[in-house]
Amino acid sequence: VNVKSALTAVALAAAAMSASATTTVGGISFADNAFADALYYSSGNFTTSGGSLSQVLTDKDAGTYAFSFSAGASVMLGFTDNNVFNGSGADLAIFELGIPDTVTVSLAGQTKSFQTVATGFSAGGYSLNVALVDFSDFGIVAGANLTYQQIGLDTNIGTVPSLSLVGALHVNAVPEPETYAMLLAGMGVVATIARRRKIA
Ligand SMILES: [Ca+2]
Ligand SMILES: [Ca+2]
Ligand SMILES: [Ca+2]
Repeated sequence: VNVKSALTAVALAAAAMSASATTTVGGISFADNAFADALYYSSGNFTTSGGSLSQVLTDKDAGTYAFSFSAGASVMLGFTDNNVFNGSGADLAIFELGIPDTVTVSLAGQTKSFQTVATGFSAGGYSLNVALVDFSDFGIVAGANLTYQQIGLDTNIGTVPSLSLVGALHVNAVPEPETYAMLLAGMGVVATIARRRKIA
C-alpha cells in the first residue's frame, strides 16, 4: 500500500458518499434517489398506463401513471433509499397528468388538499402538472427527518388525478455501511503511513 493509492481509495469512497446526480422533472431538479420508491398500501381499483400500480408509482418516470374511480382511493408511498426531511419551503412534488386535478396528502394525522398546476412540460404525451407540499403546513418541525414516513394520496375527491410521480425536494443520502467502513479503513491507512513517514 502506498500513500497515493490509499488517498485514491479515500477519494473514491468520499465521492461515492457525496455523489448526488440530479434529474429534472417538470423543470424541477431532484437528486436521483429523491423519488418515492415504495408502495406500502393502496385502496381502490386502479387503472395504470401499463404494469403494476407499484411499478408506475415508483419508476421515477413522470410519463407512467395510475388513476382510480373508486371513492376514497388512496396510495401510501414511502422513501427507503434516502432521508427525506422538512427543509425550507416545499418538500414534496406530486406529479399528475392531463387536466389539473386535486390530490390530498395525509401526513402526521392530517389530510390536506392540493390543486395541481401545469408545469409547462409534458410527460407520456400529456400535460405534466405538479402540486408542491410543504411539511410545515402539517405542523412538522423544520429539519424533522421523514425517512420511511408514509405518505397518503387520495386520488378521488371529485376529480380523478392521474398520479405519475412523487419526488422529495430535500433529501440526505443514507450512508451505505460498506462505503463508510471503506472510507474509515482508507483514512486509517493514510494515518498509519503518515506516522511512519514522520518517524523516518
Ligand atoms: Ca411513474
Ligand atoms: Ca418545508
Ligand atoms: Ca389530471
